[in-house]
Amino acid sequence: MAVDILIGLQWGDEGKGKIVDVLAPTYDIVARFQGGPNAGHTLEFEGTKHVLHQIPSGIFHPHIQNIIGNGVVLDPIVFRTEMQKLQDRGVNAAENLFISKKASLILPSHKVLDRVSEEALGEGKIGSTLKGIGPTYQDKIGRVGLRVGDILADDFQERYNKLVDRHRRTVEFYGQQLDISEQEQTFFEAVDYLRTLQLGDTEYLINEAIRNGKKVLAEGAQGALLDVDFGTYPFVTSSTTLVAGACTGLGVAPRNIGEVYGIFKAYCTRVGSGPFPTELLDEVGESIRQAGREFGSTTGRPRRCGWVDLPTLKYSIMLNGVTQLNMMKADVLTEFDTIKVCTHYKLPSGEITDQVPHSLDEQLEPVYEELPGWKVDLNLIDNVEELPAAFVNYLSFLEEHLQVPITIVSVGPDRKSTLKRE
Ligand code: 2SA
Ligand code: MG
Repeated sequence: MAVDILIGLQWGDEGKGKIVDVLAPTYDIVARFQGGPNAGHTLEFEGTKHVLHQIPSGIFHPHIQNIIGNGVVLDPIVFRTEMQKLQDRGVNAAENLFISKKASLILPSHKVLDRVSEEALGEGKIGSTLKGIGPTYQDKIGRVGLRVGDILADDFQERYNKLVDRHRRTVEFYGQQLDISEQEQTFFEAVDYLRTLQLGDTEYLINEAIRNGKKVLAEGAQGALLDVDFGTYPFVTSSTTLVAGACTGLGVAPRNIGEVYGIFKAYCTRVGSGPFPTELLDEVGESIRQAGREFGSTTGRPRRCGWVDLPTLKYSIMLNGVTQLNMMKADVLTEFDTIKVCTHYKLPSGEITDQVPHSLDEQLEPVYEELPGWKVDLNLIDNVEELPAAFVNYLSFLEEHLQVPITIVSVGPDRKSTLKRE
């Protein structure tokens, strides 16, 4: 099969960027299919850290074609800055990048709408990244949005004005004024830049590649638990973060899907609001945050931390048809004498279940099993044979519950700290 997909199984920040970077050399195409500048994929190699927001993580490999698919919401301003940063580092991204004309455009006014809408929600706010994601997808589904291809039309400015007028009225409805005069100039400059790039109907590019036996890797953003249908609604993002989203977000038929890599952390984190059954509000959570440098790569917000949660992981595996698991950041748990794993939930009725209830908000009590910690700095290990027994035991325990093999274990941020288990 031609299209493999990489998906975050938790609430994002699982370390997808690092795994794409490791897997990329064997692929011909790397494609993003949903989300936009709310994503932050961190790659570290040769002593430098790179954060990508909208550009696919295959961009550092000159032989790879990178596609920003139709399912993506693209902010031209953020995009231009990203391209500039790559250029400063000697990466000529323009040559290997193809952008779908059907991708949606994030306008400066979408970002204002995002903020105004969050302010109106008050205590109940989503905790959005304020990058304009929700309002842009709303316009797409509402059939009034602008797409990348529209920037080539003669009447682009007119259509832009019409949409911004709509946004102005919405902002006024919230009792505020829309003032984007400063951002507008930057936006139009960025749009001019975008026009110089390779824009097209990328569904043809990708399907031709499939026909020719090329290998495609679809790079998911955020995580399964932030999916607009199956995530912890309404505290979710506005796109389909599941494997199904790769089909609609790239124009790939389901029969062409091959391996599904499910990425998860040895523990669990979340940014923004919403339920998180295994969250640790104590010093244990704090030490995970410090050891794991758990601060958002897009917004810098401290991430909420907790133990790994098997009911939600099983759910994500089921929804995505995961064929291989990749466990990230195991090195972060080195200091703990014992590691907890949530295997079930106890519902208010007293029932014990390993399924995700309709609302995770209910007064759920996580049921834990405790496993011995490994207390060995995994970062120094470069061979699976040298992994400590307690750690191998942790992996086996998870595999037994999840019924999917853990084929990659990451024990440090660098490309090199990636162990393959076959
Ligand atoms: P939005 O901005 O409308 O998508 O926010 C809605 C909710 O989704 C959460 N959200 C995220 N949570 C974790 N990681 C995200 N993206 C980056 C990543 C994270 C980063 O993919 O690695 O760089 O920090 C992400 N994007 C959105 C958000 O917190 C809201 O709860
Ligand atoms: Mg991230």
